[in-house]
Amino acid sequence: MTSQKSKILRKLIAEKQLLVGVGAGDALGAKLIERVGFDFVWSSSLGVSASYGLPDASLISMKQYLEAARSMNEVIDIPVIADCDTGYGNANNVIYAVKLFEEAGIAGISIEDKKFPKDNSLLASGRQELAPLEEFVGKIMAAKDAQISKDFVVIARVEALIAGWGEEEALSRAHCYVEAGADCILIHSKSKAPDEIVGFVRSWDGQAPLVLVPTTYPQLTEEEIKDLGKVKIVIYANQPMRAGIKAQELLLEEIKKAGGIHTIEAMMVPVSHVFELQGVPEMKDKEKKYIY
Ligand code: SPV
Ligand code: MG
Repeated sequence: MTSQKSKILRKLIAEKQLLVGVGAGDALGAKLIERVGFDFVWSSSLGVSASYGLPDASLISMKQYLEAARSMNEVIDIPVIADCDTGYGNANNVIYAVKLFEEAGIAGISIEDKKFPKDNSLLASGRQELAPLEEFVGKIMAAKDAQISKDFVVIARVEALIAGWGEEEALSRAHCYVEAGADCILIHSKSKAPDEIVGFVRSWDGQAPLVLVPTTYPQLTEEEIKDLGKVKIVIYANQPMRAGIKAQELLLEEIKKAGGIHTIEAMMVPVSHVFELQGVPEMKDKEKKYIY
């Protein structure tokens, strides 16, 4: 089990031009993503911390992120890539995180080169402090040495563009992380136009494929990303969560306004759909077989 999902992820990386994954904060969200046919689930630190109603600022513990990713992985067949923030501390914390996430069957992790505790990358007022280069290189080396299966994927996430250090710094850091053993480079940008990321991709001549998270530059389509070459993975990190919040807020306001639940049926799925998502039909089949 442990190595199966990372094997599946490696096979997808080898065979597909572009892997498309979507972010989830819990297992139900992961199931929805799998059913539509995406390649993998991104266990999002924004999504998981939001599920606790808390900021994405290294507040909840590594074990809470681990349990969220594990619960997603347990109910889907596609791989989970876990967003492990900064690795929860120094290289010692990274080593422990790799052990636990890999044992939980998570196919790969992403760690980012910011200082712990981090702030969410898209937060306008966020503290976007980069870790010293050597410190993060040590974390990548530690992660690669700690993994048991050769297939486990370690993504190094470069936050230099987010922190305003520019393309040159981002490129040179990315090269160092590949040298340290990173399997992929996630280059993050909060620019409202794709130009910054397109510039980086065009300049990239490193050995590892790139990962993009186009939250703030949604104009960039998968076809355009494919045409750029060099990008192997795209992550839609938070769109289902944001849609869910909007739908729930509208529904709650309508209940309050209408003074009852008599006007909202068309805004919801039937309860039978919830049962189906929970795997009740499969459970009932097993009951027929095993419960007398
Ligand atoms: C996440 O989904 O938690 C991410 C992407 O890390 S971002 O929110 O853009 O930092
Ligand atoms: Mg995150």
